[in-house]
Amino acid sequence: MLANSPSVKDATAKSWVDEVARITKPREVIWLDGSKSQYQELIDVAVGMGTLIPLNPQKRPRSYLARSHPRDVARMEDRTFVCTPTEAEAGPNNNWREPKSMREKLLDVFSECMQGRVMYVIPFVMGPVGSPFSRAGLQVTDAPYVAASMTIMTRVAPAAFDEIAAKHGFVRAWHSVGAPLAEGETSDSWPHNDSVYVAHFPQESTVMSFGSGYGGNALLAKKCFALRLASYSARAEGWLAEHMLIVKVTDPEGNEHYLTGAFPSACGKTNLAMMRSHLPGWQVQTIGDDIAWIHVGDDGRLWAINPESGFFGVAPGTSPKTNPVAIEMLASDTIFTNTALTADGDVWWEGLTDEPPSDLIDWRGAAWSPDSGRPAAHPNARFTVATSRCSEIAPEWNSPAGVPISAMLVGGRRPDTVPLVNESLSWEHGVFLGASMSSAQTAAAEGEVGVVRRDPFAMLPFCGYDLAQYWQHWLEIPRIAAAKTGLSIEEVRQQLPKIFQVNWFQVDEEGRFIWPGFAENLKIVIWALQRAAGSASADSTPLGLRPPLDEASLVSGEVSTSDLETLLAVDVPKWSLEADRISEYFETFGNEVPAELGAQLQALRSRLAKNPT
Ligand code: SAT
Ligand code: MN
Repeated sequence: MLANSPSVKDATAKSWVDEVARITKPREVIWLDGSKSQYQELIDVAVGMGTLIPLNPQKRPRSYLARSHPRDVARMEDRTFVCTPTEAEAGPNNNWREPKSMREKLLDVFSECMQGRVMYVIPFVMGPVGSPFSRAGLQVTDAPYVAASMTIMTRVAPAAFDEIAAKHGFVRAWHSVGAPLAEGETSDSWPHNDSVYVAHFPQESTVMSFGSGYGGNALLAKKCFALRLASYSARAEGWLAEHMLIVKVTDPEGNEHYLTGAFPSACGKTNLAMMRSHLPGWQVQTIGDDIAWIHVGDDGRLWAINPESGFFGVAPGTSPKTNPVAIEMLASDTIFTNTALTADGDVWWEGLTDEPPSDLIDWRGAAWSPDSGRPAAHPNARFTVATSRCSEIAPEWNSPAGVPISAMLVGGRRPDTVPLVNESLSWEHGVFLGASMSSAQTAAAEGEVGVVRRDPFAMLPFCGYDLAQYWQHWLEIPRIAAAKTGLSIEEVRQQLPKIFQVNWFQVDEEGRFIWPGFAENLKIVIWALQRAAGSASADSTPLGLRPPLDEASLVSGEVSTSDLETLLAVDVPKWSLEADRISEYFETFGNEVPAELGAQLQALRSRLAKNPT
């Protein structure tokens, strides 16, 4: 390996790494270069520790299973902190801590925490190399599993790191599992510490994460950098860092369209991002499945890049039926975490096949059978795989300019009330739809599954500052675009994407989903893109605009005309209650809530009052 021979030239980066090593006291420091051979060495170390179990190479070449500690299985929102100078800046949506005392606390916690372990130093780039929108980061970690996962999820590229760090500086990401080893002591297979901290210091572009080795708590480029810290910088710099997938849709005439979608964790973003078109002439390709960095272009349009270079997707529910593209992608070169293991050395999870194979070992390593009364895979079991493994990746995913967005979806998981699709009446109304988004909680974070919570733009756990100020920032976008381009606000409005509220998850009295979802969602995507292009018709409702009820393209197969009516219906009494709930929610942000959103709520109430059905 490249022990002690850093290829990063940035002097600030080197002295920061020296400082971290002085505090954490690892037995060795190894700089990563992103090479295949080094990735393999990380894997071999993790296999040696028992963190990774090699899968049967005949079944799944170069793939591994990790079993986490049973208490380290998801993001821990109550241990996630935002340390801005004032509490007001972090807002009621974040756990605020005073930066100076929190930094001291964490320096204390990190003191000698890497003893007996190797510290890996990861110089990485978020976004296409050479893009003016890309940013650099340096993560240290004492977990080879985390170092290998970061190699998949980001562009580990020392030279590009130097270039970007020179222009924009870099994010400092401290990570430790918090399990120092005494002389001669061997490591647990999933070292961790019960006292977890995931602390963000937006003003210092720093994250300090301690105790957890799982997902968003440990792969600091993802939620910590690309969303929490980036959203904070984006406000100051006039762009948007969003929890959004990006897809490309090519129509039968060969026109290319790009769309983003904000959905909470584990609400089908990866499936939507990898939809396979079953409609003649239409093609869908993936640009990103989780995060979009969006800038105003010189033409006044919004241009998006995917800052990541891999997928960290939820395994349960992924099947040849729900996401055939992902199933092919996972055939090799994948790290699985907390899935079940089959007798022949392959992985399995709920939903992969109708019947579970016999002789399964569950995610904790215990024998499992269908009468065990518990799932074989953890509900938040994940796969980590490179973007390059996705057969449907659009070549533009690596384009420095990004892709121009013509429509944005905002959606949650609601069993009722929210219709299948609702088109906003203006940019401001679209921001209101995003700001009032809500969803039933999933297993992606700790907390009670199923409880409906407000999750504005799916950013509740990821916005690095007060959400009300974040809504204000969204409302500023037309002005930012006008100032940047010299266009009038009215001209800019013509260029901005149209925003659509969607809900794939309505259920009937028996609790069955009414909309088939998955590949069928393409029909809604197409309607949205055609609306954006001005080529589809729509009807008014008290909520906004919807496809005509006799829209033939939406009625087919499993969906009858009466189903479509149910899916698109506006239940006025339920919506009056919903308006009250939105109002109560906005009130939790006090005076910070933009007046425009109050006006949008008022307008919704008066439209409802005119349609008392
Ligand atoms: O663990 S992550 O935060 O990366 C996954 C998610 O919640 O979307
Ligand atoms: Mn996510």
